[in-house]
Amino acid sequence: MTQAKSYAGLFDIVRQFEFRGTPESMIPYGNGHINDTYLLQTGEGELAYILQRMNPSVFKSPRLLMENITGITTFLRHKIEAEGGDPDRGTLTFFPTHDGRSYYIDESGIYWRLCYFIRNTVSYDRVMRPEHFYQSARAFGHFQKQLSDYPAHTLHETIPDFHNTPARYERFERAVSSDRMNRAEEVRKEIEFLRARKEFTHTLTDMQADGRLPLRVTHNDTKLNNVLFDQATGEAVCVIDLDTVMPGLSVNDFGDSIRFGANTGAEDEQDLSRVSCDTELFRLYTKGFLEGCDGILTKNEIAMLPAAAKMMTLESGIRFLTDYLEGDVYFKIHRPGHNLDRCRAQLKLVADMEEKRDVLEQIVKELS
Ligand code: ADP
Ligand code: GN1
Ligand code: MG
Repeated sequence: MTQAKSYAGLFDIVRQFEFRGTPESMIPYGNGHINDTYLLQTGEGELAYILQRMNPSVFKSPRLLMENITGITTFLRHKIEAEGGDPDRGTLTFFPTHDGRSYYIDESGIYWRLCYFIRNTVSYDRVMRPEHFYQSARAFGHFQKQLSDYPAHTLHETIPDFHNTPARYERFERAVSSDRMNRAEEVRKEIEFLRARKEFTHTLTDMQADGRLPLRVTHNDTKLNNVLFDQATGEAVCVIDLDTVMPGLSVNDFGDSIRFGANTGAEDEQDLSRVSCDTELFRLYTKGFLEGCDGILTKNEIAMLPAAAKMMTLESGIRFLTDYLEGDVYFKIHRPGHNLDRCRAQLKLVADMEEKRDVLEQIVKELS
């Protein structure tokens, strides 16, 4: 978490924003790998906020990123109102600073933002009940449907090539070549595994390039813990973590959810015998996602869902291994070798998806 700020410092930051209530307590919150997130409770009880320090090494253009988020959340508010929903719960509500900006820049140049804490909700780091996974699928599918008429050209590509798997692969090869931390020898097996799948990394980007897959407004980080569920009803309430909403491929949103949620083990599982692709969870997610998308997906998109699940898992394996080789500079780690554990779990999952390819393709056929 933030070393440079004391809690008193955090309260000073909060006071830069226009919001209701008297700040009372602040605690670190959630399990994201990127930002530093705090829950701010107020003396008014029912009012609470999320204060976030945006990760400066990940987000190089935080101003443009907040412009994207403001555009998207304003657009979603209208959609949610039209659907008869509550926009304060159905999407994130950010508060401006006293000078009318959607972020505050502290004295060291770090960007901060403040939004409503959506009360009586919970996020899950694992699928606790299959129903939650199904609900998250409907929510991510619906998110895509809601944004299907968003003016995509107004969005900034704040992390270029975010899901460009071949570009991720090239960066991985550069990390192997420079081997800054002297770690390449130890991960020979993983390097060979990835090299054997280099050609595959082009599958979806080639289809996008020649128009077989359409570019859409996508979330790009569809982990289960980026959805909030209502504590009472278990329904998905809100898609959060909008930092990576950019033009992208719908199938990657599907694939990243499968990678995280249909894994019978944890993302950073050390006991690889626990890692596999649960085909029933895959079926459930596919059903929910297709329902949420409500007819917007093309035939090609539907056909590529299983390949995208493998692609996002492979890409994450590439990214975790690259970060391990580069010295753990991107993802937060909580133990030595954490990124390597994450990588190994992804590669085991890729191998399992390859074995189950026919089953996964059959499931998609049955449901479409
Ligand atoms: P990161 O990019 O680091 O993953 P997130 O924006 O996903 O950051 O926030 C981290 C966690 O904080 C989420 O997984 C969720 O549990 C919690 N969280 C974030 N925003 C809210 C919110 N507005 N209301 C309730 N919980 C939230
Ligand atoms: C990061 O921010 P968070 O924890 O939801 C990462 C994703 C990875 C994920 C792996 C901006 O997601 O791309 O898939 O970790 N977000 C960014 O767990 O790089
Ligand atoms: Mg997150």
